[in-house]
Amino acid sequence: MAIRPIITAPDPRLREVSKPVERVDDELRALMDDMLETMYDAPGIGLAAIQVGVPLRVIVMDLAGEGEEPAPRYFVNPEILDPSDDLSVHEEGCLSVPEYFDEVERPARCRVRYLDYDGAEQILDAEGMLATCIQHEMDHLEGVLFIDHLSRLKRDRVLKKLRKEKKERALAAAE
Ligand code: GNR
Ligand code: NI
Repeated sequence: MAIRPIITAPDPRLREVSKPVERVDDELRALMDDMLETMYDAPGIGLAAIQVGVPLRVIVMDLAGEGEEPAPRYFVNPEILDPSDDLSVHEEGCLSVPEYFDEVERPARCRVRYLDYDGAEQILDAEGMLATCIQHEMDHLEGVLFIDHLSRLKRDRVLKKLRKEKKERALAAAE
């Protein structure tokens, strides 16, 4: 297992639409293992493959609280079925949009169909933080970031700050 670097906005790769996985094999499981380790190290509660530069429809997640047993979840080729009409608001953050948090409104519940770590089809009914997190990760598979759900003013402000920080880091590294 290995920790892989996490891509941050405004990297154009985060705008790619990820491709369906053809086979859940050992190579894919190695990617999922690396993603989980990268996510725990960050730390975060979810990670989409494109965040480590791999444009495949793969998500890992663990919503266990501190001091609880780890509860890793793996979603391959996930599809959202029956999003609820009622919405809920949660504060979100993103490892690819560091140090910014804001509230996003999304369907409160959804059903997800996906392949698990072994390639078996699963259906999961999600609500609360699980539903929010799955939808946040599904957005990544479509090249969408949570800041895209905010006002243009907020989004542009965040992206401008991240662009500036990247430039400063590049200058510092060149010295
Ligand atoms: O670690 C993360 N926390 C989080 C909090 C609220 C809603 C979504 C998330 S996912 C995020 C990790 C990440 O960027 N996943 O793509
Ligand atoms: Ni994210």
